Amino acid sequence: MKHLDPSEMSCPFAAARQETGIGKMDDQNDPVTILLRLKDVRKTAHNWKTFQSEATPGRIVIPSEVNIRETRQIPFEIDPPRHGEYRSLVEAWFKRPLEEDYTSKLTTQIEMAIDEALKNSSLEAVTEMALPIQSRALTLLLNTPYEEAETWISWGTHVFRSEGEALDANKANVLYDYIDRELDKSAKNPGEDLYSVLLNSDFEGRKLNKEEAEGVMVLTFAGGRDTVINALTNSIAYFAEHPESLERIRKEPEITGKTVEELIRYFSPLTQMGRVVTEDTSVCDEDIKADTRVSLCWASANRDESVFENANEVVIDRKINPHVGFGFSHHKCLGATHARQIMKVFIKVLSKKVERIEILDHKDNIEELGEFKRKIGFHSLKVKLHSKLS
Ligand code: EMZ
Repeated sequence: MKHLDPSEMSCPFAAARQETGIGKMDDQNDPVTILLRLKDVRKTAHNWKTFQSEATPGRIVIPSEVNIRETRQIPFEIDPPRHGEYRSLVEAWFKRPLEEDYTSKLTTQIEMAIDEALKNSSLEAVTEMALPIQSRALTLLLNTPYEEAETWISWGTHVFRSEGEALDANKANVLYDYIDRELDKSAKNPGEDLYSVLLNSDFEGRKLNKEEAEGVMVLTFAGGRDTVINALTNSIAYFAEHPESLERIRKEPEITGKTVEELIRYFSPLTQMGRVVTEDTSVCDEDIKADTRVSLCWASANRDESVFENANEVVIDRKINPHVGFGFSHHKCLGATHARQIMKVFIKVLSKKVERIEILDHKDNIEELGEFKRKIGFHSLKVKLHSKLS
């Protein structure tokens, strides 16, 4: 096998994407037909009538979470037109990361994290950098006290999975109990946080109920966790191996927005998302039966060589970049504004304060997807940050 640098992420889907456009994987006896081309992924994402999200809760996620949760995540596991009604309740809230005050608090948090890291002779970037940054930034999105992040940090990188990738119902229950308690607190004593905002929302002529609020909160905690952590850790590895890119951003900070999009395309922090087929259909000449699953493989679509020039390279100022790293169509990522701001601020602060990054050790996190194996990030990434001043 070709030796890969730690930051290099090859695309395991390339041959299948070119040959047939589809891949197959089993997942807990509920097989998945994986759609690999950008055009098919987009078309299928649009067609919610045939490819639904509102199936048994957890079934559109791969690996399926049907055995570990019953709560429907909202708006993610709801189809139009109700999907839009739920989404409109929270859309403005999830755009707050664009506000100046939010960005300035986020900048302070990230500056503190990087200053702290610069004091250490080495650190493990997943648990000592990416996880705390993600968790502390989440206090801004939820508008809860900064100290709450300590509890979330103690849960580790994934709320539904333990080390070794097994789905873990006990771990999921910790999150459910926590959200339950917080919703009760906000019901008794409403404040300015997301829990209170949800419980106070009007939906179809009534107040949103606790179960629905829980559905939004679980998604907020789970959806942006390992994804953001992987995006940050992969960025650290990338800049460690490409100091020239860090230098370029130092000189031309105005390209940072493009760099964020390109890194999201290249890393594709969420490999795929499923849909349940409602009627017999076919994609890429493949017959697909009702009540089976397909997946929209963002990671493969983002390397589609018929769309992206030099698809397997990071071009930090890529001009035309119609990537689907945040999904596509009505279900595109609700947390994308927040995630983009975290990445943007992180890269800017890194370029200002850090001269170079040294990788001391790393352990890759590889997803097993049937015939495909895909690197999604790191189990651990030990690095040393060298200050610009030293
Ligand atoms: C689900 C999913 C949402 C799922 C946008 O992705 O993220 C996964 O990490 C969770 O396990 O439950 O929230």
